Amino acid sequence: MSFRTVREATFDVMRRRGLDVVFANPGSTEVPFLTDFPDDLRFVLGLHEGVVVGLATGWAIGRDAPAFVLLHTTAGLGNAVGALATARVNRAPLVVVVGQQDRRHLASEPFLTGRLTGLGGDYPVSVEQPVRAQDVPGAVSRAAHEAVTGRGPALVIVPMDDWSAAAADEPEAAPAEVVRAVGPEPAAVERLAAFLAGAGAPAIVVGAGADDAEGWSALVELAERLVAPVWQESFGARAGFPQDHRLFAGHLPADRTRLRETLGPHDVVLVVGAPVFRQYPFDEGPLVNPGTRIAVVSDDPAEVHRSPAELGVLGPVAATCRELARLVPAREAELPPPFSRPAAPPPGESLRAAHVLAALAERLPADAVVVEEAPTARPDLNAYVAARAPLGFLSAAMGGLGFALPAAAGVRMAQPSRPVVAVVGDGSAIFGIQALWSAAHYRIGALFVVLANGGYAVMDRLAERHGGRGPWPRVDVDVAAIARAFGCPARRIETHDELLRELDDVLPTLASREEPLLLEVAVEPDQTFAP
Ligand SMILES: Cc1ncc(C[n+]2csc(CCOP(=O)(O)OP(=O)(O)O)c2C)c(N)n1
Ligand SMILES: [Mg+2]
Repeated sequence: MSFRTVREATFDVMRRRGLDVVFANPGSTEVPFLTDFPDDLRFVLGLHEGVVVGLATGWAIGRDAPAFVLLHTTAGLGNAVGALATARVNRAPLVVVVGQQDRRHLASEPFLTGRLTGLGGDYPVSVEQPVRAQDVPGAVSRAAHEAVTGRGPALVIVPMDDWSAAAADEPEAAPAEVVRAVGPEPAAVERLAAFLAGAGAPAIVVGAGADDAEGWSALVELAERLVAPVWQESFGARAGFPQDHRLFAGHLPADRTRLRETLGPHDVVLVVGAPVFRQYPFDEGPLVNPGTRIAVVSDDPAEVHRSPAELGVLGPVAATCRELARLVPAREAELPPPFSRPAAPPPGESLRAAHVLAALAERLPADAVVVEEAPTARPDLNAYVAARAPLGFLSAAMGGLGFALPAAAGVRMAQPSRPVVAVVGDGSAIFGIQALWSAAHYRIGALFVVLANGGYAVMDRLAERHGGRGPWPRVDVDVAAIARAFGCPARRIETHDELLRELDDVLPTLASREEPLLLEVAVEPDQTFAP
């Protein structure tokens, strides 16, 4: 007798919810799900689960829609936890199905039994272990809703025998569609307008939560109306404002002393799509000088709740700012001094990250996506390279390495005609290096620029600040050779002339590339690090 299986019912859920690409590294517990996989769904293999989740995260961010991930019991989920945490903090929706041993003998802990529910810790937005096989399709539907609403990974644990069970002929316990009501709240906009009224010298701080076309244009309108300088939050994962706009003021420093100095001239600071204020090294004293008043607007409850501000508005960022721009009176004021970017360092000296970033900045198309994971070079990247389009800048929100290579590939898969460049330290590259195999195999035309300074320069600088030296050795890895071993074309660059020649050659092809390329640039380690 033939009947409809849980597996077939789940495929239908995936089709209906746009979960038509499966990012995976499978094992025996996933074989019943994957064998004779339907042609209309796509399977993408990653060679390590950190990379699987990184690819899916880039894909989800690039499409602004949930991505489907399939992981193999404890070993797979365990390997993926760091990347799932990054997805959560980067607010990327993921539906993560984790395979489990067969229900019929789970009680006796057969080989590969996973203790899975707690393994992702606090990072998943939901974890479901369906009570019956028949509950699996509904759980996958709910996970899609949870992932979008909670903006992070939603896990469903599925024992391997569930897939061949007969599906129930009953409606799923999930709505066919969720419409999230996200209009601006007039009372909230009025409170913000009152807060801004009478500001002598307002400033705006933007962050990752403002990064979309609507957010950028609403903030441009608001900043122009207030004639207010706009800073980008420090260590933000995404850019919240066009960084070539006349009112862009640069990136905030990540310690309290310099933060107080930077915001000192302002009596009122409006923070949008960012926390008040992301810091990196601990520093004594208040975040701002006494007398500086702060309001924060964000759609992330946790971000609002932990912000020391006079007023927190939890709501849609773009729509709230758009209405606010209409309500606040236009301010008569002189433009603040323009933000100036440094000149390119001169040729003739040993190559440094600054040479690479200045040369890239001169050549990058305005719609490029730059994915950053280059610890000591990040300040130079911020100084030289302006995000000029939404999603122009992307990095791991929490600092966990191994994100940039797979995420760049995932974004490029999602937006195949947009130029994508990952700028990655040599140490960082190794954490996500298997992504190069997926990029090569699936012909993903991203450019990976590796800043090869022979080690963990940031760790050396931090140890010096701590008054000594660390026990870690240099990490001199031939990244270009590894790339080639994974099937990814790669070249090593040692001189300024070679650098300019390669970039002149490659940058014009970025939008139409059909294979990845890795350029490993030998650079001197940066001797200072003051983000
Ligand atoms: C998964 C993970 N492990 C370890 C670290 C700690 N860590 C931060 S930066 C860094 C070294 C980065 O080296 P590289 O990418 O070469 O950049 P550089 O410091 O040379 O600029 C390490 C190990 C981390 N952030 N994430
Ligand atoms: Mg390095």
